[in-house]
Amino acid sequence: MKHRMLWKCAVLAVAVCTAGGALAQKATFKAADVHPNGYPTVEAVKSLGTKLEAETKGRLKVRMYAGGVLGDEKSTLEQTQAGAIQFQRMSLGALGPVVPEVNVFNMPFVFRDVTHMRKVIDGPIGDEILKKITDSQARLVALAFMDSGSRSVYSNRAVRTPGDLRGLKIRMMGNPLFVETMNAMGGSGVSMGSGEVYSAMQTGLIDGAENNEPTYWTHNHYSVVRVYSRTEHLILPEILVFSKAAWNKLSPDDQQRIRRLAREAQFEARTLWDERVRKDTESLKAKGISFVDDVDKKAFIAATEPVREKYGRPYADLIRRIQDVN
Ligand code: BDP
Repeated sequence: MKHRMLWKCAVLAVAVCTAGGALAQKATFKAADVHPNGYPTVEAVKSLGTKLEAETKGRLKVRMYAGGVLGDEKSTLEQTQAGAIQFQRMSLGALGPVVPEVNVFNMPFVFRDVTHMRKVIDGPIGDEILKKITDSQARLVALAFMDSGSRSVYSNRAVRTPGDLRGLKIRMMGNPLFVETMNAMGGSGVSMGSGEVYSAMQTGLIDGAENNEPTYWTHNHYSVVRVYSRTEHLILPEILVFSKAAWNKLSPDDQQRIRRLAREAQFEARTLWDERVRKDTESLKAKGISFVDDVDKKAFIAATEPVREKYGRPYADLIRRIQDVN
């Protein structure tokens, strides 16, 4: 019922005007992101909007709802599926429960490093994954990937080996794969939405979380837990999706235009990302955060083997192809 109403609203928001017999849509698309203005993904989607508006002489616009004002990723994903939100930038991690194939990208240590991940998402495997999402039952059109660096554990304890995580409750994104990953790493994974992490750490409900440097900084998590241990266990791309309900109403020209601008946004976000990681790491150091670099990565890779074994089994071929990307 709720979904039907949301969908109706979205349809009403798109005015269809006839220009010389041809259907040309006039629309202001809603875009959702949990990160605030200034964050690379937000700025890249805003820039996509500026270009779209210029190219269509104001016929198509994007209005960014940053900072999670429309809800956390699980909730905005539902709104996007229903057609009430059109653009959604989210972590691929949060899409795993909806499109299980993407969990290949969500497995711990599946990429050797960020460079490897970039080569994979920029190439044919990346295109395949986008297509898989679009062809799935998820009611989404996957447009582009974005960068999200690598995720490391932060708490008030230095974490170098799986033993160091013993007894620590670490927040993970809402995907069973991640909770199992943290459990395998030696800690205790607790799944919750990103908006709750700060207060959960403050009240001691959890001992820490794991994320990239810009999120640790932007969401003020550093002010509660002060040790960032470079476990780099997850290298999760971000994904930009469009509501299929709204997509199907666009002309092929507009679809193609949006696809092209989304691809540009993928690379624009990357430039912003690299600069942001550098800047935020400096800011964190200036605030006295300790970075633990001598993490025993091999031990974490070995400890998480059962997770890759379990989630990767149906996709052995794809995993081999990912590993072959140099
Ligand atoms: C950030 C992602 C964001 C996720 C968040 C999380 O950019 O999409 O919501 O992590 O941990 O890195 O929930």
